[in-house]
Amino acid sequence: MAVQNLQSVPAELSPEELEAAAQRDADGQANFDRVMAEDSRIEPRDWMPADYRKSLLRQISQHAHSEIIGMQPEANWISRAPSLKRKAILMAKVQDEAGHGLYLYSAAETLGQSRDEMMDALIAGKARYSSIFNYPARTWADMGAIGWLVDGAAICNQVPLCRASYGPYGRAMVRVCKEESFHQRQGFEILLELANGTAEQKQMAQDAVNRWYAPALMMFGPPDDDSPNSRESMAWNIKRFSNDELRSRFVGMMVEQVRVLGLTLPDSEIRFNEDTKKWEHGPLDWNEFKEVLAGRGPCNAQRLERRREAHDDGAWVRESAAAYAAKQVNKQKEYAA
Ligand code: FAQ
Repeated sequence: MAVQNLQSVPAELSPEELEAAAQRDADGQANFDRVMAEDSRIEPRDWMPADYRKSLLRQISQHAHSEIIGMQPEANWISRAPSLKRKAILMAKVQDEAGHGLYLYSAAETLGQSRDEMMDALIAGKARYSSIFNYPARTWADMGAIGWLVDGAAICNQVPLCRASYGPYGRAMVRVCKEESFHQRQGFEILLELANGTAEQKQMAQDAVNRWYAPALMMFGPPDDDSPNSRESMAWNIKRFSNDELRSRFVGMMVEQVRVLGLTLPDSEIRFNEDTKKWEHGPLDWNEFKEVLAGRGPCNAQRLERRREAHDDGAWVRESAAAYAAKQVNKQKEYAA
């Protein structure tokens, strides 16, 4: 019997051990196939194909990094929020994003990579995070546009991920989505207040929507025919809908909500296609998307630099926590002896 993906095979094995390992892989694959067919869940200790593990680790770690880097554009406005109440709300929102990063790093760790390794990859500039966070937040209205459009796109993408086949990821998404709903509403409310303010405030809101609209649409990833991971990811019940499908749904949601705001979306080609029953939008600049992914977006360098500084500034906290944990272990050993 052939060993399928060497997952359970140590370096040197006797023929009997090799046979047993191959049997474990065959049984594991059969269980995995059953779980996929039943649309049930894989848990950390279950056997899983090496490529499934790799792809999950890729997506979840990128997602975690996005939450952490995503704190920066808004944290930048905490000290400049127009009132104490706005400051408190924004601070709570930014803290929530840190929490999302932590749930996601924890979920990713169950797949066998340590948080330190993931963080090292991020600060070395080797890991991806969402393109959207490489754009600048220029005015207070951008806090509204980020909440409404960016968190709105995040919810649209993440609600289906609550049903992801990997248990720790799906469960983390449930809580994340609840918090993202609050974030989206606070963004909508900021824009609503500005849109109903002076002509200058309304213009500021419109300008922010104009700048964040296209980058928010690109958050859903490249068009389906240029999305190398989608096919497997959907076959494995990680992604439930394609990038274009979710982008189209999002446009439909925004079209309704922008009317309530009394603003417009900067896209004259939005229309509902009666034949396909899908929302369509105007062309997006995919070259810009590729540039941002290649590290050449407006704020890529700044975001990474800030993350490195924060990591260095936090070294004493990590060292203190490690020293305290070591002390506790020693105490327990002494107590046991
Ligand atoms: N940015 O084959 P696909 C948030 C990469 S959280 C950067 O289509 P896939 C909350 C992709 O990784 C926002 N890279 O990939 C918040 C792949 O590269 P790889 C983050 C992107 O995985 C709000 C390559 O392009 N959300 O906003 C992007 O099937 C406010 C080919 O793409 C998530 O991460 C992009 N936009 O689909 C926080 C959700 N799009 O890995 C603070 C979970 C694609 O092969 C403030 N992730 N790429 O080297 C997903 O749902 C999926 O991973 C997609 C991409 C849909 C992002």
